[in-house]
Amino acid sequence: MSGAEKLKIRQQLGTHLRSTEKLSFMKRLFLKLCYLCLIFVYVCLCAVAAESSHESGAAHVDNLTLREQNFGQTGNEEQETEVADSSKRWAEVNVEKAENYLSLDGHDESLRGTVVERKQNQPIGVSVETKPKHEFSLKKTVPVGRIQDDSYSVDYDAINVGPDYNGPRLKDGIVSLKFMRDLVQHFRVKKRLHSKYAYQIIRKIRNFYRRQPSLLEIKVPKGENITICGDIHGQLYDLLNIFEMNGWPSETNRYLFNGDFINRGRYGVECALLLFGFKLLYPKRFFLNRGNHESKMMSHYFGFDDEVKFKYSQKMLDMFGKAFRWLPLAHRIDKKILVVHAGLFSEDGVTISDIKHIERNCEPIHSPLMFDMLWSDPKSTDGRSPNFMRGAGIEFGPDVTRSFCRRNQVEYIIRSHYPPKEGHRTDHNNRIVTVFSAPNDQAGNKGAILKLTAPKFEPQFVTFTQMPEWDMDHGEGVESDHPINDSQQIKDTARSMKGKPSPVSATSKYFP
Ligand SMILES: [Mn+2]
Repeated sequence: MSGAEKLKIRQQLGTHLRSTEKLSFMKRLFLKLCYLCLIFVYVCLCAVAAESSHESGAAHVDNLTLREQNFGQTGNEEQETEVADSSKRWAEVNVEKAENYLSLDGHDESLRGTVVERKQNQPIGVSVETKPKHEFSLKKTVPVGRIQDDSYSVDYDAINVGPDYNGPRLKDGIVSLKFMRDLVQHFRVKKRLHSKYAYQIIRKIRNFYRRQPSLLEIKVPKGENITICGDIHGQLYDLLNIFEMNGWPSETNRYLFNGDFINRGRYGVECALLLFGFKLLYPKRFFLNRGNHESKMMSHYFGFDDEVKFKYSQKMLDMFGKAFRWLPLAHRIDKKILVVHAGLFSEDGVTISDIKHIERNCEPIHSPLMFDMLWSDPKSTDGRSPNFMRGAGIEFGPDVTRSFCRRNQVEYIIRSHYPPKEGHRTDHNNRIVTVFSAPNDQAGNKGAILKLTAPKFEPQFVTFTQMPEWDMDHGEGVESDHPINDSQQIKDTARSMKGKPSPVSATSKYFP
């Protein structure tokens, strides 16, 4: 090859190399541009997402998202220690914030209240703004010292309760009328039940309910009655007031407590133990439904966890949680009245038999049907919509209620979950009856109970206002070492300590 030919080839090669270089330079430029565009789009999306989550709060945690995130699994014995991830907690907290505002009849605030700004570096779900509205002053609730039982290795049955404990004692783990009578007086003067007996009661309740279906039937003989009570929320003195007003539970005085026994109030432990105790004393006359507050997340954020750990221990809290998971979800009275904590379902066609067979022993969020029953609210227009007010469950219209009642031959549905001003209200052409039993001066709502007499079961309401607590600062003569052998005297003393006379004291039927 001549020198000229070689030169020519080199020149051609050079041109080719240069054009290749130019091409790859263009390619690189193009890729860089693409990359920049992607970054720009990403930044824009982030900004939009941040803005929309800031604005929509409750919408952010709509049912669908919750379901997709959470409904894949059903809890079981092994999963009992499972803790939901922080975004689920975040959702639950927003829900309850909305509910707090709702209880004040502040619908607008309820929506605004769900928008909670997260502080920088603050983990989701533990913002200071998400703390419960009601500050806990636990020291006021327990005058006696704690009984140490913090160890998981404690065998409660084997504890030998010392002579310094002067409260009620279970004999062979059996709840007797005398025990319940003493327990009421004991709790009234803010004393604690020994952890051995508290533990035994909770375990018995769990063992009792785990053999029962999720919907239980109640039969009321002609001429006899049953009283339905709504949310109690740890308001011990209002719970006692209900019994004084309406008679203590007995073989002829039936009660059904429709969930939300705990949280918010300071005496969730005492309320739950009293209700559990009466269930064990009158298993065929006294009934309990689960509410949305009888769950891990709600008790974590609305006071019960702190309360149980203060009064007892983490182990006791776990026992409560296990018992709550087995509480039934509904009762049917005389095959024609359905009693459920909150409301109806996201889907059509649910039958009584479906409810009976709902698998329990899990947190509500793990069971779609349970979740709806424990969270939903009625609305005035037909159809279903997301429950933005709570961020959980649905809102269901009169048509949903009508078709459920027709399909299942239910005359009407009794629910709680929402505090009407008068403590009760009816919706959906009287097919939905709401009863709420925690009167609250702050929210201004009255409490109500609902009395039904067989066989007509026409709703009769009794309303009441909040009772003052027994004031331990002025409890002279009712010190913690006071011998409880004259419960009447204790009760009278406790009453006189309340500052103002009880509206029912003159006519009240004392606990037999
Ligand atoms: Mn509720």
